[in-house]
Amino acid sequence: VDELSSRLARVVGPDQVITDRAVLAGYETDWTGRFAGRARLVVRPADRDEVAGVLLVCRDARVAVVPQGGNTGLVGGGVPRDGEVVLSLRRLDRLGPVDPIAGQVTVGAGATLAAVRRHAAAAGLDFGVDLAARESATIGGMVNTNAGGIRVLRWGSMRAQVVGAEAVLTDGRVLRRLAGLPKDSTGYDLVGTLVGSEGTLAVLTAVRLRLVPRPRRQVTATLAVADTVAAQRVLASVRAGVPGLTSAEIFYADGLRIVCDTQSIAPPFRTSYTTYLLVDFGAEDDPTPALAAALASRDDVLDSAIATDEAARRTLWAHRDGHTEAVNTLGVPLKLDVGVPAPALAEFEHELRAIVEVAGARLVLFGHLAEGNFHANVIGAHDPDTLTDAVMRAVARYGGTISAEHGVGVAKARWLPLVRSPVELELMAATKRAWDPDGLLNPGVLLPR
Ligand code: LAC
Ligand code: ZN
Repeated sequence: VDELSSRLARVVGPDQVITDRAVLAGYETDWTGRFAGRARLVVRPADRDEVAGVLLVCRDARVAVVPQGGNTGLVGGGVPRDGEVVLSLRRLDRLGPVDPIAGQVTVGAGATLAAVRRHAAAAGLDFGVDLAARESATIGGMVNTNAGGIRVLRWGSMRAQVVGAEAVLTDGRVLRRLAGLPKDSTGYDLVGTLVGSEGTLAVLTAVRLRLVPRPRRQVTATLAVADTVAAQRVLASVRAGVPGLTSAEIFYADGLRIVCDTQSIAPPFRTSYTTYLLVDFGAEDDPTPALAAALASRDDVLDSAIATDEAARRTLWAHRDGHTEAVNTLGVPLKLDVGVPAPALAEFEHELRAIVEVAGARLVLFGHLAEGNFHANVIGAHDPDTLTDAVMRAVARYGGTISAEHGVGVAKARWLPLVRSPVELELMAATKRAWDPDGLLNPGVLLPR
């Protein structure tokens, strides 16, 4: 047992310092298998004070720290690269009481999204963000990436849910703003600075979240359309004509086929179509009649499957939710999470398909239509860097973002200057120095080295 392990063991207890290589493996490799590195060790504190103790020991030993939540990240921001200490926040999973008057709750950074949603539901409320990795993704990780998911068009991304936070600085000082005051006009938004900071500024230990009403009636529809432009037209019409639009997701024939094959489930229609738009609504009154009326007059909706009961809705959602896992069965994918302004989406899609085709690789595309957010999954890219470079440059040309919701991580740090100006990069570097002067937290992530 080395000096660092025994000092950390004094903070968290010997059982919570992991050095066994077989156990470390689960913390060292990301979910897709693309990003992996060696950890010096994994430390699992139980609470904020133990987090502070861990950081003080690591600072004293000059060992870099990689904070990790549910390890569902897709850009290499939560796995070690070069012998860092992995600080797992998973044990900080306390769920505070729901405040029904404010419609808020304080949860530990290690609480999973699914646990928070169940907790809110028990109080008659819901949490605004949802995504496929809900059972493992933690709130702390989701705040750190400003995660989006499948309901951004209704409730916004994580940034819009965070009303307070508690975080520990590398010198052990604690930033604590958990009152969740709906109105507060007292200067710089320090909690907001932590949103999307990818573990580079401080270690988040608790978050106060806004909760949203639970809709009484929900309806999900999968609509077959000719292409992305048609999907956008249909989206515009249901947005205007049907109350409670919550999700608008797009996927295509080849992605659906892989999902259905790998999970042995039936597709939504007997006929195969090129493009599928999944829309989901939640409202006080049943949105189905308005939806039926909006669709009846449209000849660009080639087929439709509508579900109102929970089991049938879940079946339709499985076609969309299953994409990430299904893609992984084809090999280690190159995952490019990008966004472009809605009017440019179809043109960008053509360019993207051409880039991947020229590279002799396979593209499985799906995403969040209302936000112009595509998940480009590329399998069999011989030169991933060149391909990524071409896609990032195309995104920037269309005025888009190189990361819509997965974060920058190590995957895209070198392309950050495409979408952030020199002034912004200087201010970001100054922010990093102010919060983490020793550069201890997540080196190599987010900011170009
Ligand atoms: C999704 C994740 C991968 O949209 O962002 O399924
Ligand atoms: Zn997504």
